[in-house]
Formats: sequence, structure tokens, C-alpha cells
Amino acid sequence: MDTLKNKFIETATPIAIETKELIKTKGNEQLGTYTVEDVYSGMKGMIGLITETSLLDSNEGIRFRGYSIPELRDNLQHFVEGGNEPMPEAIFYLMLMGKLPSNEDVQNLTNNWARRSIVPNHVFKVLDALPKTTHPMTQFTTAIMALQTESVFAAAYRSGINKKEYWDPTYEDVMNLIARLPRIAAYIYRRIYKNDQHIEPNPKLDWAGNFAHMLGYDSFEFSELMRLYLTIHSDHEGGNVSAHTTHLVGSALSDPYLAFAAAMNGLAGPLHGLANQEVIRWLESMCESLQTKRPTKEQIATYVKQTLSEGKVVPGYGHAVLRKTDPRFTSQMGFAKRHMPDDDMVNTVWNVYEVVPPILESLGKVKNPWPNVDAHSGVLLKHYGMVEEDFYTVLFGVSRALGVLASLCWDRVLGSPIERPKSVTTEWIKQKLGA
Ligand code: HAX
Repeated sequence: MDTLKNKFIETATPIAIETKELIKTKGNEQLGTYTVEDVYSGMKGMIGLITETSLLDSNEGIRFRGYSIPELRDNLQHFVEGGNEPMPEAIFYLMLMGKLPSNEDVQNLTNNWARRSIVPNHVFKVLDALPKTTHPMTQFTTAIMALQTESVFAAAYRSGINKKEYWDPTYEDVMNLIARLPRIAAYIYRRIYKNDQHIEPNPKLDWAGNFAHMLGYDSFEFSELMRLYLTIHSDHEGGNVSAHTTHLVGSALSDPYLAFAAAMNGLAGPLHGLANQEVIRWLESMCESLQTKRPTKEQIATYVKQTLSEGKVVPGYGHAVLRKTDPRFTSQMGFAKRHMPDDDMVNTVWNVYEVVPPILESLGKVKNPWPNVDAHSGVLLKHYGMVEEDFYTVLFGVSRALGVLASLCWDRVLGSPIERPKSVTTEWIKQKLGA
């Protein structure tokens, strides 16, 4: 270790221990409206943001403009011909407008995005300059940044725009960006995994159907999965890392490309969106180490305990807000029951669901032992042959654009101010408490 590094860890370790002790002994003391523990624990539960598109209840799960996931199934009845899954166009309309779309509204949105979907060539050139081994999420954010040359908001601000008009170029950027993301994501996928054999868009298809087509998956069932997937991953109120980042960066009047690229860097973290990739890695290494495709519940329990004893988290389990099984997990389970009830890996996910919660609960510190959205998504993709788990978070990112960018339009209409919470030092807290 270099000298500075050594000195740093020697200095920091006792302070980290002392800080933990401070939280333990003084955690309940008030610092204005909040307690010491609130301030140290990632602002969990603090009401400090306005997000109109969705609201999360700890026990019930997410509601999009008042509609829970099961209620969406009953109300978003805008299916492609022969289909039975909700369409991402419809959830975007609901989040942006606050009311359910008609079939015509959904069709108009499909057409609108198809018209806006052309990606300038320089974006592909930027991607081609990256090593193919670059993580797909890094390629995704790089491409979004390269696309920022097209920002209508940045151009309008530069030439001078009245703040009352900010919403207009923001809306244009939001719609253009959403329209172009599937093409970018599909390009990254085919570039890395399919030897650069790219597939032209089919403008006659819906947004998700066209995405599935460009990825190279033309089965009707896979495009139905994409419709469901892109709908349920779209929003989770405003405090999660990707939504909050979009709002925070956008609050500096950074344009939607800059704000969304920043958000995707947050989604790429293993405690957030990257968990979908980690779940598959974890499941596969469990099966490999046990030399079986269908481990028993006893074998799973042993493997879970081994994971915990190595100081690792069980990916796909736990949540900062939810305190029950994520309804997005249940919704994907429903899809699997309808389409692939005998799949080995899917059945393993269902067995893990029975085994993990009591083990996590027994640790006495995990606030939510139940599965989140990421615990199920990967095995559905694997079933249809999309085996490249490093790419899964990109799919999440394409979907997350719908919610966070609809919210950014609202931020502009509402004239949301720059975000600037107050921070203090541990020394300040100790002085305040006389500790
Ligand atoms: N496995 C093992 N330990 C876990 C755990 C899990 N799945 N979930 C929480 N814990 C631990 C925490 O690491 C923490 O331990 P320490 O006190 O030793 O640091 C303790 O339990 C308390 O944590 P918590 O208050 O219950 O959870 P947080 O709000 O701090 O964190 C996380 C929420 C989602 C980050 C956490 O549950 C986790 O790491 N889960 C696994 C990763 C994951 O699935 N992430 C995806 C979440 C959903 C999402 O955003 N999708 O995009």
C-alpha cells in the first residue's frame, strides 16, 4: 500500500467506528425536523421531493398515477393484435398526462416515437470506438452523451429562452431521447454479442415490438415480454437513485440527455439496476457449484448462508422502501406461470423465493427480506435465449427513461428550483448534541 493510502485508512478506521457508535447511541436525537439516524441513513423515509408520476407504498408497492400494478393490468387494455401485455406507450401517457390513454392516444405515441427515432451516425461511430469489452451500461451512457449534440433544450437556452418556455424544448428532448433509446440499446447488443450484425428498425411495429425486433428476437412471446418488462420497470417514485439523479441533475437546468445519462450511471450500480445481472450470476454460480440445474431448497439455503458468510448481499432481495414482495416480481412470476412453468431456472427462482426471506429475517438487521423486481427479470430473458446478463441493466434503463423523463417535463412546467440540501459534518453534529 502507498504511504498516503496507509495513513488514510489508519486515520479513517477509528472515525468510522466512532461514527457508528454515535448513530447507535444518539441516533434518536433530533436535528431540527429529522433525527441523527435519518441524516446518516441515506435520507430514507425523509419527505423531500415532489414526483407526480408515481407513488410507492411500503406494503402495497408502486402506484402509477394511482394505479397499482394489478390495477394496471385491468386498465391498460391497449394490446397489439393478439397480445395480452400492457404497452409502454400507455404507461408513459398515463405518467405524463395523469390519465389513461385511449387506443388512439397509444397509436399516436407509437407513430410519434417512430418519426423521431433516427439516431445520428456519429453516435454509432462513438460506440464503435469503444472496446467491445466495455460494459454495456458504459456504452449506453456514452451513447446518450454523444446524442446530446441534438439537445433542443441546450440550443434554446444558448440562444436565450424565457424560463416559462423551458418545458417546451425539454418535452422535445424527452420525446426524441425515448424514441431513440431502443435503437441505441439494440445497436450495443448486436455490436457486442452478435458480431455487429445490426437489424434495421421496422417502423410498423410498436415501440417495444420494434425494440425486440432490433435486438433480434422476433417471437411474439418475447415481444410481449418486452412490453411487460418496459412497462413495469418504468418508474418507482422519485427517491430511487436513477429517478432522483435525473431530477437532481436536471435541477441545474442540465438538458434531458445530461440528466438521463447521469441517472443511467446510478442505475449501473449493483445495489440498484445492476442487481438484475447480479441475480443471474449468483443463480448460475450456485447451480454450477452444486452441479445441478434444479437445486433443492436445502441446497439453496446452504448456498445463501455461504453468500452471507462471505460478506455479500443476496442480489434481488431487500429494498430501501418496500417491506413486502415487490408486485413487479409477482407480475413477472405471473408471466412465467403463463409461458414457462417448467423452466429449470424459473423454478429455481421460485424456490429461492421460499428459502431466502426467513434466512434474511433471521439476521435481524435486514429491513425487507422479500424479493424486488430484479430477482425475476433475468430468468425470463434467459428463457428466450437472451443469455448475456451484462446487457440486462440496459433494458431496465430503456424502460426507466419513461418515468424519469416524464417527471422531468413536470419539473420544467412546475418551475422546480435547483436542488441543494444542507449537509453538515460529524463534528457539527457532535457539537450540536454536546456529545
Ligand atoms: N442480502 C444481504 N444483506 C442485506 C440484504 C440482502 N439482500 N439487504 C439488506 N441487507 C443488509 C444491508 O447490507 C445492511 O447491512 P449492514 O448494516 O451490515 O450494512 C442491513 O441489511 C440493513 O439494510 P436495509 O436497511 O435493510 O437495506 P438498505 O435500505 O440499506 O438497502 C438495498 C436496500 C436494496 C440496497 C439492499 O436490500 C440490498 O443490498 N439488496 C441486494 C441488492 C439488490 O437487490 N438491489 C436492487 C434493489 C431494487 C432496485 O433498486 N432495483 O433496481
